[in-house]
Amino acid sequence: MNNLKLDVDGQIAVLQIARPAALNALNSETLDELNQVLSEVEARDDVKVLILTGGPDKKDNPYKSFVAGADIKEMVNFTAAEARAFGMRAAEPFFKLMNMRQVTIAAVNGFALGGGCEIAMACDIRIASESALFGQPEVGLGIIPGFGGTQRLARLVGMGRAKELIFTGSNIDAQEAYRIGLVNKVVPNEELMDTAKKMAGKIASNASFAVSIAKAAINNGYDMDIKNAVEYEANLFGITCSTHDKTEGMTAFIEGRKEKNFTDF
Ligand code: DAK
Repeated sequence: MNNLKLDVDGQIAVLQIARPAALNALNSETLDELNQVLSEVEARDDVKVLILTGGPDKKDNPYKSFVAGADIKEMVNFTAAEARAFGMRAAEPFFKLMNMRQVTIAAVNGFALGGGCEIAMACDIRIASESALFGQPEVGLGIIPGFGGTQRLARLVGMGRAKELIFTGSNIDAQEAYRIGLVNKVVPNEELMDTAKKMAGKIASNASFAVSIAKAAINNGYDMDIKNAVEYEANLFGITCSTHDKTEGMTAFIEGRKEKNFTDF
């Protein structure tokens, strides 16, 4: 891979988008690599949580940029057909982040602009370093957010705030992103990766199959009417009741045992 670095430690994978010359902007090659690596990670039973972050910039500053958007230098001469193909290239890895059985955490370590904010929003959870900056500046470039930003931002922060951010193209800092619900947590820069790994470890210590079923219940139920969504939840609940992990988790509770041997995934 030319633009990504994958590092697996135990049950946690850290995937770095590493294009230091372009502040980790997403070009076609990076999107293709991302698609490939996410398929590989999803197939691994040993990996329970994926942390997505940005690599350091040219001066080796790890807190400069998460992802500074889609690659403007690649997009500038796009025809309509090429733009469509670029969008389709991104759709697959973005949906993988959203729907893969592992939990995905974006550790946002700097600029999260345009496609950078959008890829963070495709993850399940966002943790920001205190110097992170978020925004959807597309209308200033004559385009609109096209990696799901008009849809995911409104779902996360509500229509009014999404419209303000997208129509003004203004950036917001990490505290403001936290205040409006765009990120789950803000931490000092140097605590970012430890915080993300600690949360990932806590998630991985639970029954991973149950966590992945809960993820599917939340994602798929969100767009259903409440009656069908609750029925869907009941069906998924039934599935978790047929697992070894359910017997193990409940038996451990009854026996007063802290250690649990979860094996399903
Ligand atoms: N694309 C390409 N190169 C970028 C880049 C980007 N998005 N952002 C930064 N770079 C490059 C700069 O050109 C510069 O390259 P050199 O000049 O050194 O060769 C290098 O990274 C360092 O950047 P700066 O020198 O500008 O660094 P500063 O600290 O001064 O400024 C900045 C950092 C992040 C404020 C600034 O670089 C900036 O404003 N960057 C652009 C941010 C932006 O507008 N992002 C949104 C892009 S639009 C689509 C779906 C989605 C999209 C597109 C299509 N379809 C469905 C087809 C998404 C669109 C977007 O994301």
